[in-house]
Amino acid sequence: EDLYDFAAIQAKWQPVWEERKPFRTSDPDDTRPRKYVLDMFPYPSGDLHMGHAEVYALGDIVARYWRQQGFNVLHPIGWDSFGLPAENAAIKRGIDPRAWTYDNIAQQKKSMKLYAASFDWERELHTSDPEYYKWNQWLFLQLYKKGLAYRKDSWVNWDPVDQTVLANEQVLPDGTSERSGAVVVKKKLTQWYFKITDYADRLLDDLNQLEGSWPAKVITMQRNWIGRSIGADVDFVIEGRDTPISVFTTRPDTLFGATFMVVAPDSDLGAELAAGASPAVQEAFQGYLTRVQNSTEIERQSTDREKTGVFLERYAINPANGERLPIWAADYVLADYGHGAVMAVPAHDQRDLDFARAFDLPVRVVVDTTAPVTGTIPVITEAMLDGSEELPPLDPAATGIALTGEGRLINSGALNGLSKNNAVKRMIEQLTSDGTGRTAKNYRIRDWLISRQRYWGTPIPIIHGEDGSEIPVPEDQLPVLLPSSEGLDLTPKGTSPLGGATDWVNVPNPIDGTPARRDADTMDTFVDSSWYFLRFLNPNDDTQAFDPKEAEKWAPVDQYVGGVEHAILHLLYARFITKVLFDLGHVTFTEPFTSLLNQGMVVLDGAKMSKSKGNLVYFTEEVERHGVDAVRLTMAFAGPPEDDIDWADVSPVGSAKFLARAWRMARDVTSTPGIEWKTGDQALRRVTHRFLADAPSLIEAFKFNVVVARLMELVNATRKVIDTGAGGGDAAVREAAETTAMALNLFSPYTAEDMWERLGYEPCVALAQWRKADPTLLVAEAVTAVVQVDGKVRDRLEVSPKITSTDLEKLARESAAIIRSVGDREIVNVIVRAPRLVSIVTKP
Ligand code: ANZ
Repeated sequence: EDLYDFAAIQAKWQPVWEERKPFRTSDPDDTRPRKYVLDMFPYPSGDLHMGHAEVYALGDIVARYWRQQGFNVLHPIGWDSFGLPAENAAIKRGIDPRAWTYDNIAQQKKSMKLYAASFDWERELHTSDPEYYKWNQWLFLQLYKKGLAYRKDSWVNWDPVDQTVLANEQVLPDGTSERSGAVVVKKKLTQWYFKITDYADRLLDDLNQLEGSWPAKVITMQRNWIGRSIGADVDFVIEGRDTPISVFTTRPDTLFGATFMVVAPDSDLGAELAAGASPAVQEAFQGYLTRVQNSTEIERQSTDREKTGVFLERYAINPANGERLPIWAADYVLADYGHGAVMAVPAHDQRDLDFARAFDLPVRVVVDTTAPVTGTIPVITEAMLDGSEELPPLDPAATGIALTGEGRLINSGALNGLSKNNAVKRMIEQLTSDGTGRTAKNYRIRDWLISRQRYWGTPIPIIHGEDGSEIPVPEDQLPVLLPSSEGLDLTPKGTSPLGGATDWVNVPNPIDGTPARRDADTMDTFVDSSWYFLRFLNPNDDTQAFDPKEAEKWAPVDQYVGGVEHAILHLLYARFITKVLFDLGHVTFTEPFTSLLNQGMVVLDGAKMSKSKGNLVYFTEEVERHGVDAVRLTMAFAGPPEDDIDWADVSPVGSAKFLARAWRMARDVTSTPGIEWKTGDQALRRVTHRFLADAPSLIEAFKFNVVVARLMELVNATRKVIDTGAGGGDAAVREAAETTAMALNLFSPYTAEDMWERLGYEPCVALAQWRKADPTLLVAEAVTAVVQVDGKVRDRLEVSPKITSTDLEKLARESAAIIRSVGDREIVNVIVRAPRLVSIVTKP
């Protein structure tokens, strides 16, 4: 009875909450303001891990906080339950991916309930249920109708281990697969794409709206991913070719410095130009192409890579000066950026310079980077002349350093003397009027490749006619059910296992009844998570994906919480789909997540936890050892949420001790509810009310650790009054204990509920409203008054904020420091601004 026993407390309250459903959000007549707090839903691979323990602790603080602030809060949870790991595990163990997935969900759900995140479980959803993925298919059809879903042959990122296609976003910077770790190669396949590039500008521009409420890092990553560059397309006439070749350049000012042209070897253009060359060149080109296809995009773009290429024996004419430029094929030019061809300006572009030096091609400087751009500011400084600062490199061919800085144009006809920016403008004007160029924009972002040759995903709702036609499955025939995996060979081989489901794949053409085949690919699971936040609004509605009226009420999500590993892909896709739904008139907002909190990672001894490193800390073990509340409190107390938590540096034992201390404090309260607060210990009341006043803005700024620290102070102050002051019957002790229980609800709900009961209340403390601080108790007990003598600060006095001017002046004149400082000079004037300032003026 009198010992803090977390296991008993957990066992006592979990069934009570289960029965009372305090976190259900459904009353349609509720007139309170609303908040939608969403934690990224888990992928059910095995039981919960420490990363989950962190995100669901942090998200829950926010949800519980808004509830206590009088908001009607929606805080749902579900399972991102389609995907490759289920399929790989299933193959390894010879079991059905569905069985594996739903077993894991059962396990995670049990842990999640024990963990006591305040979810509305009645809205639970599984993306692998037909009731959910039916609407993925619906969404696909809406995009298809709009021309935003299309199929094309293209070079795709191929994971040779998982035998599947990867989105660009799934290829790590070192060129390996995010999933299997294998080196990703290129393969030509017919694939489904979503046309996210149509939305590139909006995805970029709307990031401005999120500034301040999304982490700056995430905004930057999204900007770079979309990667908009502004420049010009320039047309080069090609000898022996009817139509000119356009190149995209961000530096049209350097056109006079172009000394050769380079095309991507793996582009149609490369193949076509090579086909017109001599047999020897054709052969060299073929050999080169094969080599290129076995390297990654990352390798190709890396600047320190040895430059390779083949001269195609073809020539382009520079539209600015009529010069004949040799055309090369080289892999540093990418087939799918711009036009897959560049005008090479080796003097001013490092990659072009490296290439020119490797193949002994001419280098011509056209921007004098030593010439002042504005006014008469000398560019050669004295520091350069005395050797303490390096002279700017002048001859790129000799130094190997391209001149990329500002300067004035030279060797460029009518552009000579202009600054770089003016030359860009002038050149674009000239090209436009000649009809040989125009302003152009390019993006790094590519269309979203959504088809996967795997089993465990949403079937694509398209039927292919014998004549090659594509027939969308009529909406009233959705869902296209995923057939049972029984009898299917799931091992990856580059074609979808669904192709082997003969009865499923062969269907009559819905238009004319002729034999036809279902599309056998499944959708990238990022489609599932691109709109799930809307499905939570009415997860059981079988007539529509989501209810626009509910969306009007709840969406967009007010607070989204999850890992920074989703900074690009998931968030970008969800933003894109939201904009599409907006354009189709299904929602009235264009950004899905108003505010975003990215938590850091839970690491151990500075290293990421992983099975292979053998340094895993298990969720279940930690919870069993320290209790749910202590683990949750540790997550909140560890530091700013965006920082990593090193589990070796934090103390769940310390958290448990604090919780026991708080709990004993409630136990030691001997007064009854309703006691007159005013009669309580004033000093303790000040501590309580200061806490009540400060905690809300700290929570809203995600300074959870500071709130926990302040709560610890409050418990200490209360303990002192119980043990050595007015005792456990004092009203202020009760007030502090009730405040602690209400605040602990944010972090450690079991302990909080138990305290609440001991303090004489019915459950649930989670629904108790945050108390307003009494402003009269917030006035500081002392302020600092500054005393100046002849304008210099000579003393500081701690005084009551209510001190009168007379008293303050008296104190100042009596100060030993002031008496010493004035000495025997005569005081001619004293200005007093109580309670902050006394200014004494003397006559020497
Ligand atoms: C001539 C030039 C001169 C360039 C100069 C740069 C500096 P961002 O900013 O990334 O858009 N480029 C164009 N298409 C390319 C492709 N398919 N593969 C590789 N490189 C390509 O870069 C645009 C610049 O990258 C373009 O401007 C072009 O080189 C090159 F002093 O044109 B520039």
